[in-house]
Amino acid sequence: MNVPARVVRPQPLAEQSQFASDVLAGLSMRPKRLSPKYFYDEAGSQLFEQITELPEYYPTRTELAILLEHASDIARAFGPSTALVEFGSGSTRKVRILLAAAPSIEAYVPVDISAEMLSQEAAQLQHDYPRLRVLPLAADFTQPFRLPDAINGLARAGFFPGSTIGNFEPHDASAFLVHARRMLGRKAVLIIGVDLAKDVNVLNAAYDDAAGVTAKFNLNLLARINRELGADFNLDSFSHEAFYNSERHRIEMHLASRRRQKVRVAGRVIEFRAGETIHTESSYKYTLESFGALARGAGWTPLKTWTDARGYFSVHALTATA
Ligand code: SAH
Ligand code: AVI
Repeated sequence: MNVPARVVRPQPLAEQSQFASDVLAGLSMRPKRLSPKYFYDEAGSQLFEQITELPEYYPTRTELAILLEHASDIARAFGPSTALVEFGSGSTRKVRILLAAAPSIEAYVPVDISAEMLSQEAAQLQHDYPRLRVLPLAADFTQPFRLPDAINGLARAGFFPGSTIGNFEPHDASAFLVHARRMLGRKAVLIIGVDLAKDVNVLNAAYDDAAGVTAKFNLNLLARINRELGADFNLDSFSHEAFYNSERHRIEMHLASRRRQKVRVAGRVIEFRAGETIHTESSYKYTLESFGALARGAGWTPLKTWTDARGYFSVHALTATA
């Protein structure tokens, strides 16, 4: 049996000052913006898990159904003795489907910025799969990071479910795919989940649910800035906005200031006009063709694609183009 997973974690202090400088830089921009990677502190990760259970939020249950239905077909993409690297692993619910179907996966490297959730999920997974080498890595996958030496000698495959790729701007999505290909190496396979463009009412409801959980998830970003950077955002004076921008093929989430106000953040004063918004997230929606073109442009060759009957969501197996 392997020893319980230990999270490898870079210096928290450096992370904290990076958070402060990113927040101040984003709030000084016109329009104001914040990176969605900062949603995921412990509270944010829990709220995201609640989102995945909402009746309106179709992506998680649709992707789970695709993975379950095609698990053995997907597993054929993996060679023998493989290390699977998952980007933005969150609850690890989806990888369990692949692990059950692909015994050739000998090591699993969940990479996530949300260190607390990562550590809990990795420990539970190690307990459930005692023979699997679970090697969690608390890292920001938008920055360069090193894979653990413990996987040297194994074939490498990537897993990037949830359509988290959609939270990148298209040029950043391309840069990420190039970076992932270089890190995983020649002959690597990447299994990636991609949400598809669809009826605008379905999209709008998925990001503005009746129970207000997505609003809480969005507002938690301000609560986190208050907690970690000593800011004084009044959460009642900001409202959640989410809508599909059909020209740019993306859901946009914003936090709108309900009135003219000043907020103190990390020793600076940030002014808001009434109605002014902070753009907190984009969630791009692709077509099978537009995602195929993105992948090819980043040096990946599409091997196979799976979708659900309604064509809501897609899972792609890509191989690194030689
Ligand atoms: N893969 C899961 C979770 C998706 S939510 C699923 O499909 O349901 C997005 C996940 O990516 C969260 O766990 C979040 O903490 C992580 N994440 C977001 N931005 C990240 C970044 N820049 N680096 C590493 N992890 C990130
Ligand atoms: C993680 N990511 C793919 C989610 C999405 O659908 O863009 C994050 C999310 N934002 C609001 N609801 C869910």
